[in-house]
Amino acid sequence: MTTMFQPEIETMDPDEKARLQGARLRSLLDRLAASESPYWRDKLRGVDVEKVRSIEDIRRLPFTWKREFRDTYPYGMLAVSRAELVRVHASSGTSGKPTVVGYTARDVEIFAEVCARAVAIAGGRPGHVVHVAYGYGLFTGGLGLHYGVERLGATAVPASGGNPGFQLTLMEDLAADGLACTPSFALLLGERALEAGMRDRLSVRYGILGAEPWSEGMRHRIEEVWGDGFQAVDIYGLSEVIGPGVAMESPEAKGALSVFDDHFYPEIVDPETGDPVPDGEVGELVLTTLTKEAQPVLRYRTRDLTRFVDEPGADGRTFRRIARLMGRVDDMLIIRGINVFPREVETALLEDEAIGGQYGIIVDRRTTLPELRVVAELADPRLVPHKEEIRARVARTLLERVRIRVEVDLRDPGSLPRQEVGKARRVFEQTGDESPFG
Ligand code: DLL
Repeated sequence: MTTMFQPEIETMDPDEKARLQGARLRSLLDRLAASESPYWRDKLRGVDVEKVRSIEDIRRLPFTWKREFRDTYPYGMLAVSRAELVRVHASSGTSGKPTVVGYTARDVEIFAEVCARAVAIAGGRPGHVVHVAYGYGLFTGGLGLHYGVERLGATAVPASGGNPGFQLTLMEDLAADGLACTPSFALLLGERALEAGMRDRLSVRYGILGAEPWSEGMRHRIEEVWGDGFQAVDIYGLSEVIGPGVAMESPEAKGALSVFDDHFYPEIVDPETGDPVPDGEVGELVLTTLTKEAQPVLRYRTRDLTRFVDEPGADGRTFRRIARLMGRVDDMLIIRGINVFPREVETALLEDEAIGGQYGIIVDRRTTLPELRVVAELADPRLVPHKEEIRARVARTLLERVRIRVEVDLRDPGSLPRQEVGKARRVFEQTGDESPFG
């Protein structure tokens, strides 16, 4: 059993938690109502703060959308004066200006606290060495986990992204116990460790993996490549809310993540109408920051899809749980009238043991109706003579699961390019004759 960083909060009685959430929501609203910022005046127009008495009353509040970050760039959403910021982070948008988020000293403390909780849930404890290979810089991943590891009382190795060979040497020499990085980078490091014959000299036992969607099949590949007893667990978060440390999966309760709902209150709504979905149904995750000072968000529409999992986890924590993220509303591809999520393709693809973890999805737009092509690697060189048979089998599975015909292009193990920095890009558009994978 992994140890709890804050047992009194992690096992809090749900009624007591609801009272805490209600009180925190009310004090947040009182703070925001007193703010002189035009953004907050506008946001709370028509909201009778006096009527918000319990956490249930959160439904009286308006939603917040990503575009508001752009419209108020860079400081318009602050609920404190600019001088109270001790840090900013930013995430790059698909176009134009990045999304900037500010933190007060107290926000940075809470950020470290929730990340410390997450590291402890994964298996970290004081004295451990945790190798942090998320990017350091404007991205929240590196610094977020870094301060979480320190706060726990463990040793952070601020490796950042890139340079896998050197990272493995460091992990061996410094005897890392834990690894924090994207699932795609964890797979790459594990593959390189195996190739270099050094895997058995590494002492890494858990991976704190997130920042991109990943399937159970990917987890299986990662745990396999790292060897017996390695636990790959899922960490979720987003810059607009804080960064990593919004929700965390425990090795004892895999499949769902505990939302740290003493700080981040979750709702799940229909992405079209904004109405709550019936419990247990998939919808868009909406988050409210109950304690954030600098740049709180009320009912932030994350665009991330998940569902509530209300059976308690075997790890004894009492946080509200969500299923592993299914992808983003905006990632949905429409192929010949059928809605397809890239993670569904990954799930179906990696169900086949013959397929390795490196792959790409190509939306071929050379014809009027787009076609889907999947480029993937065989898991093992010994499978090369059976390529055609495997290809046909995988195409059949994709047709059954994803309900559309997908062209499957299988390559030899290790032949596809690997990304060493940032979030793995999985979906590529093809408009000319040049294929993104040659
Ligand atoms: O990715 C924060 C983070 C860093 C999370 C390190 C976990 C580990 P952003 O760059 O703002 O922040 O991207 C947030 O990434 O809305 C999701 O769409 C996606 N995402 C993050 N974690 C997961 C996950 C960080 N575990 C966006 N599973 C989110 C699926 C994830 N998607």
